[in-house]
Amino acid sequence: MAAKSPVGHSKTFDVKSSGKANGSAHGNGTAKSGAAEDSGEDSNDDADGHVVIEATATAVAGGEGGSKKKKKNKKKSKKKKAPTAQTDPPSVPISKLFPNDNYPKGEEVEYVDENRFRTTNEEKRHLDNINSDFLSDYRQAAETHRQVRQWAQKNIKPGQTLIEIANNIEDSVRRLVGHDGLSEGDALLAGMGFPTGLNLDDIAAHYSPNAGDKTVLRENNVIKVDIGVHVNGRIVDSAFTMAWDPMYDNLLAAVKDATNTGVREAGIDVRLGELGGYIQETMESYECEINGVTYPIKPIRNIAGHNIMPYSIHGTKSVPSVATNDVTKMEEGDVFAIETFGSTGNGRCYNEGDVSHYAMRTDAPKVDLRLSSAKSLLTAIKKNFGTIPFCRRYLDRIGQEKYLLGLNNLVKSGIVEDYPPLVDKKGSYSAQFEHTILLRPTVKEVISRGEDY
Ligand SMILES: [Co+2]
Repeated sequence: MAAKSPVGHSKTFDVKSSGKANGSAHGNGTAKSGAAEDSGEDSNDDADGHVVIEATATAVAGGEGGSKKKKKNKKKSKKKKAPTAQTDPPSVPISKLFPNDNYPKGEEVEYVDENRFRTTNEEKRHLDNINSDFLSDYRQAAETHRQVRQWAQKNIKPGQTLIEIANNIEDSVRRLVGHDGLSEGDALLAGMGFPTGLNLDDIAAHYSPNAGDKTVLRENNVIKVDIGVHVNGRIVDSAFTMAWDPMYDNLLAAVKDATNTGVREAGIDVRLGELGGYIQETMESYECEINGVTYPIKPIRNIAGHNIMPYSIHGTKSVPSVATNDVTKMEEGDVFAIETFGSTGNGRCYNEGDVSHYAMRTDAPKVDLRLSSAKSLLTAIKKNFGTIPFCRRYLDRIGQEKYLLGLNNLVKSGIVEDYPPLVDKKGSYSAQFEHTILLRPTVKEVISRGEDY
C-alpha cells in the first residue's frame, strides 16, 4: 500500500534517457510457483498426506476447479500426517507446512562498507537473536504472501471481475494464516494487512472493489496487485504487476528494475532522498512503445515507499522514487516497504473515484461523536482492525450495514483516514513492484522476495 508524499521540494535528478528499451521481463505470467504447484498432478506417490489435501482442495474450490484432473485415489489415510504441500487454491495453513515456527527466510543481503562489521559483530547478533518472535511472525506473513500471490499469478485471467479476484486472494490469505477474521478480534491476530489493491491502467494505487463493483479485467489491461498480509501486526506489503499484451513489457521491466534498485541500495544510514535518486535514474533509463507511440517511463513522484510500524502501514519516513533533499536516514531495526511506480503519463497522481481504503489514525483525536452510527462503527473498527487499513468489503463481511454516513463522519472527525484511488493522466498506464525489507542488526532481509519477483 502506497504512501502519498508531499510534492514540490524534490530536486530534478539529471539523468539522460538511455533507452534501455529491450528489457525482457514479462515476468509475471510465467512466474514459477513453489509449494503451490506440488499438489496438482503429481501427488500419487505420497498418497497419505495428499488424500487429505485433495479433499480440502475440492471443498475449497467448490467446483470451480472443474478443469483440473481429479484423481481416483482410493487409498485412505490411516493416520494424519502433517501436510507437506499446498493445495490449489491455497488452503493449508503455513504454520502446518512449517511446524515449530520454522518459516523460510527471505533473501538475506549482507551490509557493505562501514556497516560490514555487523555481519559478525557479537552485540548485533545478540540483538538479532532476541528478536525471534518478530522474525518468525514476519516470515510467516511473507511465506503466506508468496504462496497466495504465486497462486494468483497463475489464476488471474482476463474475464474475471475484480471482486472475484480480490475475494480469491483474501480468502486464501485468511486460510493460510488460520484466521477467517469473522469473530470479533480475530482479524487483529493475523490476516489482511490492508485492502487488496487491484489497480487498472491509469489507476496507480488504492483501488479495491466495493460491493457491487462490476469491473471486469480485460486482455489489454495493466493490473497492479498490491497485497498486505499481517501476523501479530507485522505487515508484509508487496506488490506486482501483470499484463497480457507484450507491448507493456518494458513498462513492467522498468518498474521491476527500479524497485530492485531501491531494495539493493537501501540500508542502515542510507539517506532517503539519495535513495530516491537511484530509483529515478533506473526508472528513467527505460522507455516503452504502446500502440505505436514511444513513452519515457516516469517515476510517479507523489507516491512513495514508507516505513512500516506494528499494526500501522505508514510510519513517518517515506522513500521517494525521485531524488529529493530529504536527509533522513534509514536506521537499524527499521522495516521499509520499497515500492516504485512507473508511468507513461505525467508521473503525478491525483485523487479520483470512490473510496474503498480507510484506516483508523494512530494519532486519532478524542472526539465526542454525536452520531450513534459513527460511534458503533468506531467500536467495530477498533475491535476488528485497530489501526490496520480496511475497506468497505471488510466491513460488509463482519456484518456492518448502512455504515457510510457513520464512516464519513469518522473521516470528517479526523479519527479515520480515507485513502482515495490515486490516478495518473487519463489513458496512461502505470506499473508497480514492491518489497518489504527488514533492516536487521546483522543483515538486510528482503522478507517478501520470491522466485517470481
Ligand atoms: Co506500500
